[in-house]
Amino acid sequence: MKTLRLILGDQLNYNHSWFKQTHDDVTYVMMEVKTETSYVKHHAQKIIGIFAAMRAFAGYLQDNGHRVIYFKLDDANNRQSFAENIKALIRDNEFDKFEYLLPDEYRVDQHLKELSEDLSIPVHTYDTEHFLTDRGEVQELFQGKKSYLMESFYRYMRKKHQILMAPAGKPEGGKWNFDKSNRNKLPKGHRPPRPYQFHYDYKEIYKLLDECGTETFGNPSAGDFQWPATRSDSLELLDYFIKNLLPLFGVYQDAMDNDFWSLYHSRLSFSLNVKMLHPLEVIRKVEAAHYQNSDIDIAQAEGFIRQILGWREFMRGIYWAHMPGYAGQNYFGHYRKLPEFYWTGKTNMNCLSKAIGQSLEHAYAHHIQRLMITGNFAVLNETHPDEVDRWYLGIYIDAFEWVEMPNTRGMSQFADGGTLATKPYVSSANYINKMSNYCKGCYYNPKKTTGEDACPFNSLFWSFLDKNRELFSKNRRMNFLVKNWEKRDATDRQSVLEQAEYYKGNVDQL
Ligand code: FAD
Ligand code: DLZ
Ligand code: SF4
Repeated sequence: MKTLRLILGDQLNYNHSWFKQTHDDVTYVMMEVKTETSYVKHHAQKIIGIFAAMRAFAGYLQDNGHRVIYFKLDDANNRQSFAENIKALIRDNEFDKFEYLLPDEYRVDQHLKELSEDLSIPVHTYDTEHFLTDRGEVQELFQGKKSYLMESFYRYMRKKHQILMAPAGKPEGGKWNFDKSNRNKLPKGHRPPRPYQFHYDYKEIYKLLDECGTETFGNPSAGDFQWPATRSDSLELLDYFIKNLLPLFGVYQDAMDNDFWSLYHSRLSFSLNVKMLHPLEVIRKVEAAHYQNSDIDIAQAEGFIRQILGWREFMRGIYWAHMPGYAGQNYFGHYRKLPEFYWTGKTNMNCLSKAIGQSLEHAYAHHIQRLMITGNFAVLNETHPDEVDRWYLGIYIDAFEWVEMPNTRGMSQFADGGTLATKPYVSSANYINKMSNYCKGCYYNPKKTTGEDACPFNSLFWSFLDKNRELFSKNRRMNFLVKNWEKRDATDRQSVLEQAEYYKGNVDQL
């Protein structure tokens, strides 16, 4: 049987069982297509990174004796959609079987299901052999529950995969979670190791995007292209992380800094999400490094492993448990546009200017910047979750909907009303000032709530809390804030609310 097998741009699993043997009657197809480059406006580095990794992967398969058809974006016969290209290939080459790896995104899953129904040849689907849970596993675990608790899922995963486990089913180090040790600001004068760079020149792909009229934004490449394109690049990045960054990963995990854009973070999300690295190989290497190296204490290893074994798998489970409805959730009924400065970084609010500026420069911000700076401001400014989702999906090198949406719409915007987070992640300037040096040198004063140079996060925070008093007073981690707010005298509260209204009305001038 002549078989055609599709590999999507985020399915670059070098160790997949498909590739263990070569078959004369199997042809793989990979394609750069406009439907994928344009479903949101993308950061140039995201498309360049994906195309570079796809091209390298196709080359690897060919070098290993596999037959590969690769459509470049400007190929004359490229019909610019997965379905149209596949139909034409089947027709012109008389394939009599079509196979594909299950996509991680609902939209593409639907597209390929519809295509399969249209085809008159047999269709088979395969697992990507990447994730540690099945699509429906999280949903099954939380059957009948209104909210999903990551911590219970994480403990289940630690036991299931026997990771960082001591004898008798106890967690290594006596605790499941060392999060409390992970909350330090970067000390003054402390310089983290430099971010690991790769030395590629991708002007050719950028030129191609330009010639094909693909709309992009952001810096196409900050100097040398800085993201891994192959599995061996990804393994280099992993080794660099373990040796140089893991020893202080947890300590400074939540820190933010004016001068350092990736601090002690691994920057492995792109390699993981396009499947050049397997989550379990990353986890096992980190676990082994902890047992072999006294520099890497349990708080660092556990803190890192929790992100991949816990949060990453959990987010995927939430996505599949709640799609397609999740994409329409808007718990607060927020309706405002994303401020213009999200696309330029041009604002006097230093924290936003830095977090957005580095995102435009590197297609990267770490978790706390995404959650407590850009995400925080977007909720406080009552932004429509669709606008917020689109921005996050476009700007980050690692953004794929299955992981972007639960993080953005769920965790950051609380648009799911608490399916995955116990409270909205909002704060005043206090938290930002505690965890960063952004407020020093900012035009705004983090200690002021009203007045000309008052930090916008302050009045917006209280105004948000005032509007959602009922929700917050039911939350045991937030009800003390409502009580504090209600204790303030009425004129004081009124001037805070007026300040917030003024800022919302003039957000593009902030
Ligand atoms: P590290 O800090 O080194 O963490 C190691 C790994 O843990 C990451 O590579 C990632 O695979 C995993 N991880 C950590 N936190 C999470 C999380 N909350 N959810 C899932 N995996 C996690 N992550 C994405 O991969 N794609 C996204 O599109 C994405 N969008 C986000 C949007 C918002 C609003 C927020 C708050 C977070 C988002 N995250 C997303 C999660 C997290 O910010 C990134 O995984 C992380 O910043 C990637 O950088 P890193 O590889 O240096 O991570
Ligand atoms: C994100 C992306 C982009 C920008 N371009 C392509 C592409 O041209 N071809 C492709 O196969 N995949 C691309 N991707 C990744 C897909 O959108 C990804 O396969 C889906 O998000 C499914 O998870
Ligand atoms: Fe951000 Fe306010 Fe601090 Fe300025 S003062 S950096 S706007 S939190």
